[in-house]
Amino acid sequence: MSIKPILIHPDPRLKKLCAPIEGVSPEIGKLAEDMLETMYDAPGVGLAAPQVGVLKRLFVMDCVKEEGAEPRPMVLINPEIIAASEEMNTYEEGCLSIPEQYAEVTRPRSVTMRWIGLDGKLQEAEFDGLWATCAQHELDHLNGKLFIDHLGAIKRGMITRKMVKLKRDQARG
Ligand code: GNR
Ligand code: NI
Repeated sequence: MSIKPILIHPDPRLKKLCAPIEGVSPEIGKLAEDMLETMYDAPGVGLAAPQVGVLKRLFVMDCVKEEGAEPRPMVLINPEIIAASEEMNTYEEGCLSIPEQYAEVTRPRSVTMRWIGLDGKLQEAEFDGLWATCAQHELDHLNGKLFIDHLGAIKRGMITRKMVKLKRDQARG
């Protein structure tokens, strides 16, 4: 297992449409393990493959937040939304690729997703609450979309400029 560096916006790899995974190989299993370790270390509740520079349709999540509760690591390969509630929910979102920036995003309150598990089997589940927000945020990543793309141009521009400055300062050391 290893912790991978997380790409920071703006980065062209965070804007790409990711490719479907053709088969669940040991390499994909290793990638999923590394992504879970990287997510828990960050810490975050989700992590999509493009955030670690892999342009494939895979994300991990664990939205169990209570201290002492059993963790519930999930790996979703080639995920799709097959149903979404009409009812919407607004959540203050953040992103490990946009550190320390938060903004309200409105999305369907619950979604049903279908995906391939690490065992190669088709799976389906309905997500609510933070799980639904996170699953949609991660699926967006696989389509080259960030939560700031849901905001107006002015807010998005302000956040992007802060990230350009952060990356410049980090590069200088
Ligand atoms: O850790 C994360 N928290 C979060 C909070 C609200 C809405 C979405 C998220 S996902 C984020 C981790 C991340 O950037 N995943 O891509
Ligand atoms: Ni994110």
